[in-house]
Amino acid sequence: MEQTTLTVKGMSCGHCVKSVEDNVGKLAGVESVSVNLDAGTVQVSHDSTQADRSKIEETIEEQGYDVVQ
Ligand SMILES: [Cu+2]
Repeated sequence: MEQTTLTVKGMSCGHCVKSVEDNVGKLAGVESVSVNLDAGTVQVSHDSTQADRSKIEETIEEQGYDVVQ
C-alpha cells in the first residue's frame, strides 16, 4: 500500500468530506481515505497498480474540487 496526501481546494463542509471520501473510497485499490477539512488535505492509502495518483486526482476533480499540484 502506498500513502498519498493530496492538497485539495474547495472542500468546505461535511458534505464535501463525504462526497470525496465516498467516491475515492469506492475506487478499486483504495484501502482508506481520510479528509482533513481544516488542512484541506486528502490522505489516501492505496494500491497504485489499481488506483494510481492520477486516478484519485481525477475522481476528486469529478466531484468539483481542485487538486493543487
Ligand atoms: Cu461542502
